[in-house]
Amino acid sequence: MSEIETLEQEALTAIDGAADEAALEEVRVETLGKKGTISAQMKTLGQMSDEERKVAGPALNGLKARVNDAITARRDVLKREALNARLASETVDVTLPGRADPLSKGRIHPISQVMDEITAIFADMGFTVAEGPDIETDYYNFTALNFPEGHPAREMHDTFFLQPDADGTRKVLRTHTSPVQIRTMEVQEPPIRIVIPGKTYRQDSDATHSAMFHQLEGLVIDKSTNIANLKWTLLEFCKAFFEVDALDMRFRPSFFPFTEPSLEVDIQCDRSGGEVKLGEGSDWMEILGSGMVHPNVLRNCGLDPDVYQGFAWGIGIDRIAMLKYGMPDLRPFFEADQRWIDQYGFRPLDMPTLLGGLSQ
Ligand code: 2NL
Repeated sequence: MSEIETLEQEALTAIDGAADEAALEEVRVETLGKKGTISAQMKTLGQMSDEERKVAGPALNGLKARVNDAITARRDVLKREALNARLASETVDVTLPGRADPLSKGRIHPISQVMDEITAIFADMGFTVAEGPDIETDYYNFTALNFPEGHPAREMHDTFFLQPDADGTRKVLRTHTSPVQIRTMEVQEPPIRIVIPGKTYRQDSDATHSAMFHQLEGLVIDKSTNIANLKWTLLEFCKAFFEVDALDMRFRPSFFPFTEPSLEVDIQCDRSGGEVKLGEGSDWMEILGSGMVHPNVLRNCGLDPDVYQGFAWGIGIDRIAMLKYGMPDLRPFFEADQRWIDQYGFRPLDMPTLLGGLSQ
């Protein structure tokens, strides 16, 4: 084999064996570079006779051109292989869930969710939302609601009293949201259809009671409002809230100073399995208190009981939220534990609507 053929064989073998572009570049420097093997051969042309050069010149130029072509071809192959490897290793799986941004990490507290759900149900029936202060006078929290002065029912509420004002009277943290109904009846001509979601306070906290809790009360006042309206309204509410088509309800006589008659409402449930199933079985679960507004309460608000009558009810939100979303313990509601809110919280844009299904 001639020297040129040997050089060519060695160069082509090295080019074929170059695993990447860097290795190929090394081969190029070793062969065609200034101090490369082929360049060294080119330099020998100067010392050759004309005869020798006529043969060796074209032969070396041919070698140079073929090695150059081989390097270019190999570089194209390596480039394509490198690109394919990158494409394979850097594929984007478009089916992966999007990365959570800080905004989408926020969660709605179950109590807010349940308040929004209940409000959505009553808004759909034509109710509006009313609100009022958490700090109330004794008059709005008790007297206007037909709690007689010194009546034991006032103590039953385990009221939080504030320090006395200059005139010696003590404001209270409202023990129920009823003061808002009083304030509404004072200023609004019936018909009245309102719901009042809000915080309420009583001094009896234990494993199942928090000193601050949540209520949603409702009030309807008109000229012909009656117990049948009360029953229908509360039945429709329970079916919508617990997302069942049919539900047995039981109304038990009860006592509240501000309603006459007063009715405690139970709904049908089944406790035979481990969990409570609503709308099935032959057991009962107490769900809310209600009644026809006491004539004294109407009078206290400047409404004539011979013209107007109405019904009202109150629901404890915290217990009903535990019931609907299967939470075993009330205390974590107010502990602000990130793990708990991640587990039980609701996504901000999943607003409860009757159309969308309340809780999805
Ligand atoms: C319960 C019972 C109830 C009311 C609240 C009310 C308000 C006015 C007049 C008459 Cl201004 N009634 N509210 C009526 C019946 C029951 O709540 O057990 N809540 C958790």
